[in-house]
Amino acid sequence: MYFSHRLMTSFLIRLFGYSSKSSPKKISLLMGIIHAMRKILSPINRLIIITVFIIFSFSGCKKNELPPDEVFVRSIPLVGSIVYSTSLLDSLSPINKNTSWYNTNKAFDEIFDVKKSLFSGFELTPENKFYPFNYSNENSWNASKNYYWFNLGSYIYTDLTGDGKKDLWAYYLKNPWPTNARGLHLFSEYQTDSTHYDLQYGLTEVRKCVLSDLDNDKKKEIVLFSTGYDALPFPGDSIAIFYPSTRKYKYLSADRGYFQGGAVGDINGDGLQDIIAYSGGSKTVPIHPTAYLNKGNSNFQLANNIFRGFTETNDDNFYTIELFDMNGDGFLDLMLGARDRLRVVLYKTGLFNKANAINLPILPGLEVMDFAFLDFDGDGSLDILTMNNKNIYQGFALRLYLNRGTKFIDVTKEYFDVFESSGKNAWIKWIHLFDYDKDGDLDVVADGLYGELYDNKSKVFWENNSGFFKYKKN
Ligand SMILES: [Ca+2]
Ligand SMILES: [Ca+2]
Ligand SMILES: [Ca+2]
Ligand SMILES: [Ca+2]
Repeated sequence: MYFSHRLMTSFLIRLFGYSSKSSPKKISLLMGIIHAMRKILSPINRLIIITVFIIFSFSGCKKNELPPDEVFVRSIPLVGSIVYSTSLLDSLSPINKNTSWYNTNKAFDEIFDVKKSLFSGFELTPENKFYPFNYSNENSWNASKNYYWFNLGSYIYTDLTGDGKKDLWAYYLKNPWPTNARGLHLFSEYQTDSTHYDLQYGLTEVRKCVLSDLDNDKKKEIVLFSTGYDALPFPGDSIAIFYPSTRKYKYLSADRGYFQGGAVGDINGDGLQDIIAYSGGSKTVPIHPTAYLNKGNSNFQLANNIFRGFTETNDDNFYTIELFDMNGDGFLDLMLGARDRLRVVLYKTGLFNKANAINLPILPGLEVMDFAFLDFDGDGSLDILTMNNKNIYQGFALRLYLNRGTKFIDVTKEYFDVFESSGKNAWIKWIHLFDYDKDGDLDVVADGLYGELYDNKSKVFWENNSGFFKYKKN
């Protein structure tokens, strides 16, 4: 029935130049005309019309031709079948498996609530000593004391030392926010012994931390991106690398920026992981992307000349970025997201040239916070899931775009039941793909819940039911 309706619609579109946006009323009127014609025509004429109809229709349904966005209808997977098994992520290409997106996403198999851990914050005493602040001593809180608080979403909880037990890395801002003081970097072999920890002064406002093996020793390092002081004169900050094996930090300061976003991947294909970040603009630092090429032995060389055509205007002001090979040519492409802007810049001839950018459709008012990559429709191309805030952090919105090569189509409603919501400061910082409910398939899991969404106990995720994702808050 659906097939014949589609053929008929396709025929009408071709015959009358009607688009898929034509109202159902108009289409049913035309269907009525054809029905009436059939009644008054002889069988032989009817046969001619049907033949012409079939030829017209099939000429419009060539293999690989894409339906317009508005009529995308998903074939329904069998209920009870495993769609997007947990092994799907492992089928990614080697170049994509080396990205910080993959490494960081794979590090998550649970959401860790730092606010409820032994380290929800630190108190700095007048004697310059730090004490962990948590549920056991919360009665000691006093407004006149000096505190550092966990910056929601800026943590990694995974095995970094290789003993199979999870370790915690977390970032703490000096209270009150915004601050021009350096924050605190915490490392603890939390699952082995949460009473021991390493605490160091570090960057001023870490927004994103990602995992990558920068020195090819099969153990992951953490790369930290910071905006610096979030008030005038917005001076920017360095990029930092944490080496868990030595517990030492290295700072890359050749190009300071207001870095909300960053990513790591082997851009130039020499087997060494390179670092990319994107700076917002102020009087002190211009809007610009930045790149450090990994030269081995923990040496990084600033290489901003790999970007071409990027301006200092708002059109090139991005703060959510990832590296991922979107066109399958073995080179990582640059995913860029901001308010009202979503773009992939393909890597060609050794450059990220804006001339090779593809703009994805994005609804005005949406602002990209995070990306996830998976082949949702099983055609072999990797598709893009975005988490956005809407109307300046007064809600969240998921969007799923299928990758059709030079074009991306928004098919969110075919895959998610509840994909957006409004609420006071109710936004979501990150999305991860892992098996949240342990039933063998990947779920979409939210992390970093703000405003009304944060109630000190709930988790938000989209449960994978045979390939259809259902919103859950529990
Ligand atoms: Ca390493
Ligand atoms: Ca490289
Ligand atoms: Ca590519
Ligand atoms: Ca699952």
